Amino acid sequence: AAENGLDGWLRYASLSCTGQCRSKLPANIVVLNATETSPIYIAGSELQIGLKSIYGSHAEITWGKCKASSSVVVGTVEQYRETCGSLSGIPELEEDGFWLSTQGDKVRILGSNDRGALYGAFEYLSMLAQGNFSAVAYASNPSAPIRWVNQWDNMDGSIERGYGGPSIFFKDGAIVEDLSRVKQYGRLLASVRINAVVINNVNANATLLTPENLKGLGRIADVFRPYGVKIGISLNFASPETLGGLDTYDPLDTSVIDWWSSVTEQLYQNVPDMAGYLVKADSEGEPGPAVYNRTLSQGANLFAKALQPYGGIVMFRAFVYNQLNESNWDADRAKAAVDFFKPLDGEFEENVVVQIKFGPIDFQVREPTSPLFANLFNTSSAIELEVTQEYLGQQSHLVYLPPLWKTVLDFDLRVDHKPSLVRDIITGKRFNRKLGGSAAVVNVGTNTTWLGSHLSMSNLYGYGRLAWNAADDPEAILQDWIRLTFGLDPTVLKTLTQLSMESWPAYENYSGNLGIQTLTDILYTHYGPNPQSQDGNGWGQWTRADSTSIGMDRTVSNGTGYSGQYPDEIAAIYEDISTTPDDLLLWFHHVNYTHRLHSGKTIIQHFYDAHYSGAESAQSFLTQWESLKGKVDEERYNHIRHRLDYQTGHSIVWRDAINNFYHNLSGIPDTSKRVGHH
Ligand code: GCW
Repeated sequence: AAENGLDGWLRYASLSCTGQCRSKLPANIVVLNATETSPIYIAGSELQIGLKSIYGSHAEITWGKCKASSSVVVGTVEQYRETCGSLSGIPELEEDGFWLSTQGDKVRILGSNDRGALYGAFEYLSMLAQGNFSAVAYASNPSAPIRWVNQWDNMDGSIERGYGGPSIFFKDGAIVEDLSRVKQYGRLLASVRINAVVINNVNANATLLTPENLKGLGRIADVFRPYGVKIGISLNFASPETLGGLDTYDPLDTSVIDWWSSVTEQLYQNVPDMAGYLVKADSEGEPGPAVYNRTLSQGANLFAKALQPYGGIVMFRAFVYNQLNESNWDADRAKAAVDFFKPLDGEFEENVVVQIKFGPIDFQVREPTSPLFANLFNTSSAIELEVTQEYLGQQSHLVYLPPLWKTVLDFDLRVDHKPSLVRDIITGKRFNRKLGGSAAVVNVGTNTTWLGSHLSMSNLYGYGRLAWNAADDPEAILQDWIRLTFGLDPTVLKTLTQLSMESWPAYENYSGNLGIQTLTDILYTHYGPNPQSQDGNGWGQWTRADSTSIGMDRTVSNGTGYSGQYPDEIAAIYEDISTTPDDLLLWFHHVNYTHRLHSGKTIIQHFYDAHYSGAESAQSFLTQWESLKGKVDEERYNHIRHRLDYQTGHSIVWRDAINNFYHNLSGIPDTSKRVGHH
């Protein structure tokens, strides 16, 4: 088997199985749907490949006919009842859900639909690949219908914030001929129950909509379809003008409305099951409805109406903000999303979903939960995460992200003094919305590791698992991924668990603690330490650091008023410095470097200490990994070792750059006499 990474966590590495174990391996695979384009067909062949590859066991495939003994049956619940007879004890399944039973004389993998059946097959394969033969019978249902990924691929083949090579979809303005990588991506996505991919950058280029490219989109959709993965596309708001030759792109103009209807019709001719559109408008220089004094909802509804005849949805991004002037103490980019969207609540068509970044700024190492989740009651919403480690080491640092995401998914916003977990808001449960879910930016490229690093794949795997069930435990998810990716050796499991679980805290410690955000180069690269770049720009990711004090005052009483965007109970916690958690202190308050934290340490000493301890953990990653030599194949061992070696050095660069910067700025000595004593 190739060790280069294309199979990700679907390697089906060989395991031994003798005696009792062999009797539990099914000899037959019964596939209840024989249409080659059905996900159930794929389920059958995956099961065959998996059994062969993991246990060297050949299982015959029977199409469309039930067989009695020693078989694994895969299909929909309905097909099973038609073909194999009655069945009791299966609860009502949600769309895409499945029933898995390994009890009794056969293994039954039954989906509520074709896609669900494939998900169930991957679940069973995941058990087999982890040597798990326990007798189980349970239903698994998605917590939300929207489980998407967003690629930021450009038409020329480059990828915005992509760290795994050029696009697998585009090259030189067109869709690539060879879509074999697209197929492999579909397989990985299906195995973690992702049901749609938006394939082009939110900073979209209208040329995606030329007739030639529409055909290409059809080809991509055909490749993904057997995996139950739909495609969506990002739109450029100005397309009617730039591509259509109209003299306007006003969303209320009839010629514009007609133009979009006709484009949508042509799209559905090529991609009959297209998932929908993703739109970034009036943000970071992208065109939008504001150009014509129209509201964001008028902009979103333009597309929503065009999609309604086909059942598509519009993911409309809440990432809208303007450049700001730092000399104004009240200016605050964190307030923008609520300022723009709260007044529009209820004005969006039913098939619009507002896609909200997890925090109010931009994928920082720590942010409070976006208050917009607590301000939309009559509008569907989805959370936007970033598997791409844009501000978080760009795949050159190991940072296992699910623990960070959980700080937001599990956060209780206490709307109307009632439990209001973000994960229940985005699933639509809390405010009774039909649509909702999650999207993650995943910039896979042609690199054979997909993301540029083997270990970063735990984030893609973890994202899928949490999109299906946000209540899952990040460490348990991680351990499934480790066993599937690196095998069952307990030392490997223990070591990789430890290293991964320590990775986000370590990165936070050496890159930006206490809620000050990732102190990286804010202007261009978003990579490496550059605390001085944070202030004096229009981007609004400020620290307001001077020689005596640091932090953004976001209180209502004396600052930007951001804390007032939260429901009362939460606002009260953040408004008061004594109840604000230390890890968000500088997000909400502007204090002297000598201010004491709940821990008893001063801000500045905490900076010094945290940067040392973060870099120290990162250094231990390398030695921990080196202890696994011989337990992981050489190719991946070396690839990972090389990156951890780099992270070791770069964490020290981070530590010293940040510590020296604040030491020089404040003139306050490090009580442990490290900073400034080299
Ligand atoms: O985080 C910023 C990125 C941009 C990105 C933008 C967005 C696609 O630096 O590269 O543009 O967010 O999310 O729209």
